[in-house]
Amino acid sequence: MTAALGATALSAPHRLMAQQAALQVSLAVDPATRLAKVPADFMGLSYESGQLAYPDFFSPQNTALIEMFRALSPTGVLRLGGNLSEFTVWSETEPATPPEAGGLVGPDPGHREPRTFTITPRSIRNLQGFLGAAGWRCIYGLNLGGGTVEQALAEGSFVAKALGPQLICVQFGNEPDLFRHHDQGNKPWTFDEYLAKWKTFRSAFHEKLPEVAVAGPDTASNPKWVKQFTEDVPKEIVLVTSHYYPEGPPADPRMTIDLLLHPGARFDSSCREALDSAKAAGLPFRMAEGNSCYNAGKPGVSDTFASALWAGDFCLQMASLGCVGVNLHAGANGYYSPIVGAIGSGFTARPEYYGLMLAQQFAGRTLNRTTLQAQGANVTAYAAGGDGAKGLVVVFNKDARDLEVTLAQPAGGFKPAVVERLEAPAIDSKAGVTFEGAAVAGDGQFHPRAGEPLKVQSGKLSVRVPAYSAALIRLG
Ligand code: BDP
Repeated sequence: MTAALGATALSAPHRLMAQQAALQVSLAVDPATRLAKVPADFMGLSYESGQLAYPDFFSPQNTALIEMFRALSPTGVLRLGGNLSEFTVWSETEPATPPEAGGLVGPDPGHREPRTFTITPRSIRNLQGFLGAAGWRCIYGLNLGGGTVEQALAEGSFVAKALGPQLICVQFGNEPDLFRHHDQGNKPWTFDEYLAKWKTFRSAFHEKLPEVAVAGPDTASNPKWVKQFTEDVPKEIVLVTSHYYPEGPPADPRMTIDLLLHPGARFDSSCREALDSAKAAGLPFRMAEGNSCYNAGKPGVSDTFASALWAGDFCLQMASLGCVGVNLHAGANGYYSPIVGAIGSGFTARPEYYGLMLAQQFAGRTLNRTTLQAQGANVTAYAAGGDGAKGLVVVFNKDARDLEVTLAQPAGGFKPAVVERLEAPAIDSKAGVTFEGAAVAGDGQFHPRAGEPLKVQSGKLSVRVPAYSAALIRLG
């Protein structure tokens, strides 16, 4: 655990600190070392399946939300699942009284309150229209913990037919490593119990819906389950998934902004080990659900600008390690939700949304190795280039000090470069966040300003990156 940040460092607007001497940091990009390609559909969001019980939410009529998805990515991935997927039921019959239009569900704050969410053909047809309008595809979670093979087959078959190519794959169960036998004094499920039930679902799909691809195990945090699962059923899945919450529970006073800005042991166990298991099985890995702090987030951490720096940095760190995508958990008014609001009241982008926008700039690009001489500053950098497109470099300054970052001249010299910024009045700001000098409106409209031109001096390009901000450099 790192030392807590001083109160002044947290609240001082970095613009006021711009006069202080900046720490000199040098950055080198190695265009010859290609780490990984960021897939075009890397960016994603995750919602509780229970939200489908209110079919107006994911519907082609919810244009404001569609535009907010599109402003994030023109080709993203919506993952449906979460704790509440264990309380969903499929019904071919529409209810006599339609569910209220503004109905919101999730993110589940960990209560797993037993309540039924009925998903109907209307939910799925509307979902299809929503995805079509947004240009997104879907990973669809089916109820394994509380459901039956017959229900999953009926729902899966309707979903597969309605979504067609917009369905990437289905998953059976959410976070099985946290499943409990409610009829046996809350005894945890063993891995073998889970795998046995999972296999009955998998075989039924093989037989009745062979065209539907399957991902898993969608575990919460147990890397041993991911390893065992990928070793046991590598040929039964197309994608390995698990979740990641660096912080939680929110009531724990150790869950702070400072902790969020310093990735710790949970990253290694939840992300690195899961990625390694997927690689060993020769399968792609997607971080299918996660966010800053479990139990729907922590106010003052998850809803602040710190979450933007964390999310942008996290996505690119995962992409550099070969992860094919990230779905941050969202919905309703959760503290960590990148988009909050409802149909009647409208939608708003939270700070974290802007960090995702920044990471999205790298979609479709190949990441190169970067080396930082950081002098102990809490800073990270990612770069893409060498793939025929213009060079891109991003520096995340997660430190309380301003940085002067100098980029050594790459082969071929510098073409005209501009810098665009991800910034906010302070690291704990809940509003006033901008990316490329602009904010996203409630209807998804985003009008970025032109970047600031950068000068090359003595063959070096240098850029000031104020405390707690990120700088995106676009090389010509
Ligand atoms: C995950 C669950 C999700 C919750 C989230 C949380 O899958 O449904 O909303 O944690 O606790 O474990 O925030």
